[in-house]
Amino acid sequence: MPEENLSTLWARLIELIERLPNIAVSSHIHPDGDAIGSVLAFSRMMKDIGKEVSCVMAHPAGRQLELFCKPGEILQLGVDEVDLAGRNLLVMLDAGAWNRLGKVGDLFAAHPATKACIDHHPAVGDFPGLRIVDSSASSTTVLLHRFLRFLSLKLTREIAEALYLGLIVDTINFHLPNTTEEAHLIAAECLAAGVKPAEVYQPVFGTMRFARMRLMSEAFQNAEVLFDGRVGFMCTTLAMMERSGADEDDDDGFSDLTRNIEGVRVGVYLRELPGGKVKVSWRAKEPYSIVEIAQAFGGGGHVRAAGALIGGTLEQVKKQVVEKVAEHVDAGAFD
Ligand SMILES: [Mn+2]
Repeated sequence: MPEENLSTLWARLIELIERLPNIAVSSHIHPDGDAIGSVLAFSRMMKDIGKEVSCVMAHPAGRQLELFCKPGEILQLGVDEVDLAGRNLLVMLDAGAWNRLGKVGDLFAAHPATKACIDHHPAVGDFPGLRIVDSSASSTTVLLHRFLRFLSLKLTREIAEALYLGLIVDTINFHLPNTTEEAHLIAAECLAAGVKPAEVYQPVFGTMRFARMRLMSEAFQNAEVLFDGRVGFMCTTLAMMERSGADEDDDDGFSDLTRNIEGVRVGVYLRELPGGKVKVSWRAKEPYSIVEIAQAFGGGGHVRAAGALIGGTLEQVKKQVVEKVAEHVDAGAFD
């Protein structure tokens, strides 16, 4: 988005905030570090300029991210007492559509207040209010840093920590291709404001539930590479989940692990689900594409990260997936 265009939008947002200073803010369900960081940063900025603001989420921050929230700073709908009656400005962060907010989205959509949205995902559909989107930003907190500069607000340590949290989570500690020069410059400002990188990194990336480690160790035992080492496979079963005491989030990121094997071009991760279904995730290294394979099973996703939900036992589904991958290998897709 061109710079001058964005300035106009920030000016319109300030005008809204000045006119409608009773604000509620939310972000997407299953909140990640950018969702929580954005909500915290925005609300702390608003409090610093004397506005009334409450943060309302459909889901809690989760065990690692709640460390960044002060007690009562984020309310959970259905758990805490939430009253949006007097709010006149509703702000959606790091999400582009009401349904991304879960039950909070229903409340916001039906509310008569003015709406605003700040996001770095490509905009889809219409939004009934002021929409500020820049998909070139590493994280939504990058956009909030620009807003802070536009407001000439002081970057306090509390705001900096929230901005930095969003940055490291969405760039995975500054290594994804979305890591921009701006992201590093903001990080430097955050450090100057007092953020200690290890204190943010440790709970987010440096801590593992023991149940996850046990699940990982079982999954690693069945990891294999096929097709001359080009395709990696790994799976978890319901029995493994049960034995390790893992919950449904404990296999987060397993799909990336098979792709990371040296020489592997495509990683496949299969997770057995209750009810005779298997969730299959494909991951490809550049320049390979696997979305066509996921689509062949009724799934979808991106060029290098896709998934599908397939009916059958783990053995049946794995056989089908291996056969489909074999067709692509034979066609030279992963040479
Ligand atoms: Mn984000």
